[in-house]
Amino acid sequence: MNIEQIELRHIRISLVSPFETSFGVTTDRESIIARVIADGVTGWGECVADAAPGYSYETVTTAWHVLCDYLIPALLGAPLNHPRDTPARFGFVRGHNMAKATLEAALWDIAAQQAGQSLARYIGGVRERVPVGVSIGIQPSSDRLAEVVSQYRQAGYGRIKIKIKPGRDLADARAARRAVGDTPLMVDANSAYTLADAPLFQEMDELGLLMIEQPLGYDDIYQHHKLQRQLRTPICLDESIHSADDARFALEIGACRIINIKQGRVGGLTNAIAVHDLCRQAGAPVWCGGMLETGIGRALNVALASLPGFTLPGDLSASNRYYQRDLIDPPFALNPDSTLSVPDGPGLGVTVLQDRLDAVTLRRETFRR
Ligand code: NPG
Repeated sequence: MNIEQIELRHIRISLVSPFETSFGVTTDRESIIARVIADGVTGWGECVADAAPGYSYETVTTAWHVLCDYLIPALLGAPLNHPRDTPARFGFVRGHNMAKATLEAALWDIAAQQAGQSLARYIGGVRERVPVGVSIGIQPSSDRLAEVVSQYRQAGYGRIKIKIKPGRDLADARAARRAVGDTPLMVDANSAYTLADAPLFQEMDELGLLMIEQPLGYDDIYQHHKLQRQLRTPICLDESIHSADDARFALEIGACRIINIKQGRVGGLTNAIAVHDLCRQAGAPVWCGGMLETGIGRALNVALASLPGFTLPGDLSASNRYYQRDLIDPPFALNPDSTLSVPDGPGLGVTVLQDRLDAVTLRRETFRR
């Protein structure tokens, strides 16, 4: 692949409703959209780093810096054989997985187009529709949460995830369970607890949750195994898994039974596929996490989630759950069986709407070979 041009845009786009987690409230999603041209073919990638370092140390500003000053020069400096060679090319930069994943995403889009295939098929996807759920932020009260949960249930989401934080946990989880009946329900703590909270999670065992996501430290694996030993409910790790090695360690010591795969968190699609393959061999189910992506990032996630090991519903909701005007056509719509259809056109299989992208762009920079 001869990479000719890379354009970065810093965008800001309003969410349809504020999204509260244990690490903060998001009303507008900021991110970086990369447009890469190689061999005359255009590919798109979305950086999942947030404006603030709440979920991860990476931010839009750190990603912009690392992309402009290190990753883009490294990519423009010499041709690349295949997108799967990107992690090695970027190996001289420590960490900054979300920045790295941005460019790799666009390269996969290009490579799949060159092969005349959808990205899903190109990476070995086996599903035409992927099972999905909705992730619901912390609401003003448990009663309000129950209402919101019911609305999403009625909209057709067959798996509900609620965010929890200290003081807003057990009562919220019980209210959500009452509201959904026996619909699969899970909680996500985003690292807000310590091992001293084990009794709280033991009480949650009574609610028959699908899983408890990242209850303890964002960089912890070890303490999670002590918690998992005390619970019937499977723990799922998100924040603390940055590579296939992390996943192997976590599964081997019994720190979790399920892994959330986010391509941005693990440094790109190549590493995400490696985590998937490892978990599949280990017999651990995985699902595709979401980070409030626009349709550009969602299209990549949906392709990833079409791999055979993604047996649990992902945080991949319809476009209208996030944005009034998504940046792509067609927007993602929820099927009646709580799935999203995997685009079957070449590459990502969606069209980026240039006027909408322009309308949300705060700054732009172009790099040429
Ligand atoms: O559906 O995209 C979605 C949101 C899913 O809850 C979700 N994402 O902790 O995984 C998370 C959370 C998140 C959102 C994390 C934005 C970081 C940024």
